[in-house]
Amino acid sequence: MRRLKIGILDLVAKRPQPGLYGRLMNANLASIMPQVLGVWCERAGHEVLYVCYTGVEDLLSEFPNDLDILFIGSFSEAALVAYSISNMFRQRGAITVLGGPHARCYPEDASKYFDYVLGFTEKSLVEEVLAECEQHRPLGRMLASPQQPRELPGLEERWKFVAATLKKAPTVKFVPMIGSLGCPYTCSFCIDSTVDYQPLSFPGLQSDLKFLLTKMNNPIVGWHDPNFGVRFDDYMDAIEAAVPAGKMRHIAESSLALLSEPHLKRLRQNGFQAMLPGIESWYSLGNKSKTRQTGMDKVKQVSEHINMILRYVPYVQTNFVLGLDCDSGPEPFELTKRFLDLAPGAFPAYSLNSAFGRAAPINLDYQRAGRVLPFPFHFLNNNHAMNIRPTGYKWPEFYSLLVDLTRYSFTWKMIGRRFAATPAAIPRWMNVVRAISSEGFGRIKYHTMLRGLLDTDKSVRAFMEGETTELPAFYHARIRRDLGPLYQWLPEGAIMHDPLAYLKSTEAPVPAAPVPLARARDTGSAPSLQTTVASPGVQARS
Ligand code: B12
Ligand code: SF4
Repeated sequence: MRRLKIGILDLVAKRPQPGLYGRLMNANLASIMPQVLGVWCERAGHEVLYVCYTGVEDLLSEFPNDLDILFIGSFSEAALVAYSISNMFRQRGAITVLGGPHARCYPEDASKYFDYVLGFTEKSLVEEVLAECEQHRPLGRMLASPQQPRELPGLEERWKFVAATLKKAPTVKFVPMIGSLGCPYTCSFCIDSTVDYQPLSFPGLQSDLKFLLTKMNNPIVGWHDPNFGVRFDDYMDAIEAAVPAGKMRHIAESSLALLSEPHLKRLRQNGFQAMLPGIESWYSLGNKSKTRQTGMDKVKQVSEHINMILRYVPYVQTNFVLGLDCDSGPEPFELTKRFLDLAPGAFPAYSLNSAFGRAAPINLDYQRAGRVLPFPFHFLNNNHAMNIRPTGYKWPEFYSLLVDLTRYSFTWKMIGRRFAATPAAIPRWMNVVRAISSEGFGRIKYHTMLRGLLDTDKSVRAFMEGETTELPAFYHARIRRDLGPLYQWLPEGAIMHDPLAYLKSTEAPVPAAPVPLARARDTGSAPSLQTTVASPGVQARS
């Protein structure tokens, strides 16, 4: 095979000029797979140019004009950036390939703008694409390995890509690592609820940790495992065997159920500095936090648990999902405020209930009920739009409560209480920076603006009620602003997508028009884990 000039772009940001928190943190959000891809392509003898876009680079000039093939890894929120770049490089003669969360969630849409769209990606699939490397237009090939890779290249092989990205992180630097794929839990809203849990090699993990110690002093490892610590003892044994006490720090996402006091003791001994457990809601999803209580009882129990975690781990982010079907009226929001009062040291991260295409089985139910709104991908990041019409709220009420809760979470008084209740210096200041930047004050401003538009801009209200699919000028203007010079490369028609593509691919009856909300409420949209997830358009490769 001829030696190809390959570009690999990891889109961590969706627009230039990030805020303070973005400038400090974006490089720490780099994905592992684009680096893995870099290793696989180099192993196959090709020339690789890898770029992690954090919002400060000039995307128009980062890659040379004569690439043979460009791989882009993208979340849905950066999909329009990815589509524009793909268009630009296709016009320069390159073949383009999309992978990552957006490709897994919206392959049909992405195939209009890429020659290849990859789901699960094993080395053999990448080799196949490189061997063929042909134009597929107007519709790209949708390919997927039959399962997640059984192994990934170690940190040493990925290091040159990791180091290039970490240079862009001015202060704290997280080294991305992963020890497992999939998850044994079955939360119906989650992309991994249907993916078997699979630990990667523990000896491999030990060599990665040992290698890292040769490269950095007291490094911080950011674990990308969907649910870190499912095989808790194996992980801790591996860390203890490879790392002398006090020489490494770690950050991980874990379900609350796994954070018992004995586990926390061991996590502290091994340098765990931050945990991100999911609470999700006071009325459901108890399987994840292993709580039987609901309402205020759950608030008390969970806040005690979080305070206990904070005695062992200095930084805790608690994740909530707002607008779930089990919630209605002000009570869930009020309960969250009580939680903040009782556990002030935790940083609250709020996600608006969102359906990312074919990410989760429950999305079929939302689509069948006609509740999924065609918000452009650019706003699908759990914050800038909620693309599922809620059953328990009218939009103005929902946004009023959201603004109120966000304000409550980031008053100076609450920021002060969080500061005082956080037991270490870096986590304390991290919380302050997050609060006064895009994740706190920025959210208050954005949600308040949206709440105002619901009263003053009929087009916004009509769109959110599902009465029209015409995109309000407000959203269009933001896309144009965020894409900047890339906007001229945005392919025609790319701003909107078919929100029912997943349902259509299962060949189930599709509602002709958005279903009025009252009907959605009557028929219900109960989570259905038994839903068959068919993806006939995606060819599985072995
Ligand atoms: C770890 C993680 C993070 C980490 C690391 C992010 C990162 N850049 O990788 C952190 C905490 C930073 C994070 C942040 C966010 N996340 Co996140 N995250 C995850 C999580 C838990 C695991 C993803 C992972 O790394 N898996 C391991 C890899 C190896 O497997 P994989 O992702 O399945 O990838 C396979 C294929 O997709 C493919 N592949 C992956 N990337 C690429 C790239 C190329 C070029 C190719 C060819 C193939 C390829 O190969 C892999 C092997 O088969 C998933 C949920 C989940 N359980 O999967 C959510 C998830 C990916 N996150 C999600 C979201 C929404 C976010 C945020 C927007 C949340 C927010 N509001 O801040 C931000 C966006 C950050 C950003 N722009 O980079 C959504 C994405 C939905 C979507 N369609 O966009 C997910 C799916 C969760 C969900 N809500 O369902 N996240
Ligand atoms: S525990 Fe977390 S990773 Fe596992 S299925 Fe539930 S939400 Fe997904």
